[in-house]
Amino acid sequence: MITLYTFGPLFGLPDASPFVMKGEMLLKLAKLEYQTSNKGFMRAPKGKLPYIDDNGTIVADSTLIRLYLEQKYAVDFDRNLSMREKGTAWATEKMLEDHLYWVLVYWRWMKDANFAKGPANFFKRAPAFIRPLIIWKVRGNVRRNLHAHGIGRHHAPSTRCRSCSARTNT
Ligand SMILES: N[C@@H](CCC(=O)N[C@@H](CS)C(=O)NCC(=O)O)C(=O)O
Repeated sequence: MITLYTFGPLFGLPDASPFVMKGEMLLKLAKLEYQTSNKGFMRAPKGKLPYIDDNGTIVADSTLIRLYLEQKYAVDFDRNLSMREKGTAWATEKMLEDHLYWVLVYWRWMKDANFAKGPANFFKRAPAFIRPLIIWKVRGNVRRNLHAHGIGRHHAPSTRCRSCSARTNT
């Protein structure tokens, strides 16, 4: 049986990670039997989730999982698409995963109010006395990743909401 390694449900979603939700959706669409485990992050081969263990074959990264399922189980997720539509789908997918995703990470992790409502929950199981240190370290890593990607080097535009005039970048 395939095991999909996940973070687990959060924020009323099947998982806090869009890539994990994509991985689970692929397994559902392929109609394959699978189980999930939220105990795999420390052993993640690329330091990220999702990855799968298919009876000993480890595949990390949602897109590589997709390619693996297509090859191993003869699934064609794009079977009803024309070549042109496949190209559009691929370009859209990569734009969402490699660009919009980092915007989401910025708003989720770098804005204190959003962080308190969201990712702060990831650290609830850490012992209280070292929690602030762990949070400081992990947020620092996220800030560095945003900088390395490039999107973290920009300033969020300071605009006002048309209906209430509140600033929208706070
Ligand atoms: N390209 C990867 C991206 C996966 C990814 O970015 N996962 C994030 C969660 S959304 C992660 O595990 N981050 C942990 C970390 O960077 O330490 C995929 O498609 O699976």
